[in-house]
Amino acid sequence: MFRFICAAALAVTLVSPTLAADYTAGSLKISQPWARATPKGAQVGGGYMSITNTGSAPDRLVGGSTGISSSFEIHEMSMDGGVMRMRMLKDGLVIKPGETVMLRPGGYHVMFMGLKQQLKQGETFKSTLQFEKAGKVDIEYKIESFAEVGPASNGSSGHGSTNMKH
Ligand SMILES: [Cu+2]
Repeated sequence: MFRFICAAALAVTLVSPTLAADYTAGSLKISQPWARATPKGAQVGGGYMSITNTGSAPDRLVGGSTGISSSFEIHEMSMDGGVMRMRMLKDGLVIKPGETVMLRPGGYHVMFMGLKQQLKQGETFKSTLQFEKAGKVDIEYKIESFAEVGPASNGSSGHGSTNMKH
């Protein structure tokens, strides 16, 4: 439980952790993609960013891929009666015109399922995002310290990856 509180608090401090790249695709702007470092042997990792829609029509993040995982999912984490749950957004994530959607710990995120390698702090990896209208966008995630979650995280993914109900 404690580590999820940490994750929520972290979301506030991580709005602009370091200078990472911004990407533009059509009327979408994708800012500062980052992923959390994973402990050795972890099967999944989480990716975060903010997506702004500067256009006049909604768009939708529908999927993506990376070279470091066998699959890629779009998830939402939320509190449900005091229990933190994570669910896959089957219809993707809508970005309404004029809105910025934050993907961050404790909320929306992209999830790298079936990691082929450990995500190490300071490294980067490439990924593709797939939007309904803006199409494919190539981005690069910067891997940030897992330790930023706090000492209570004791080596499991900040997501509670292995015991979290999907
Ligand atoms: Cu997830």
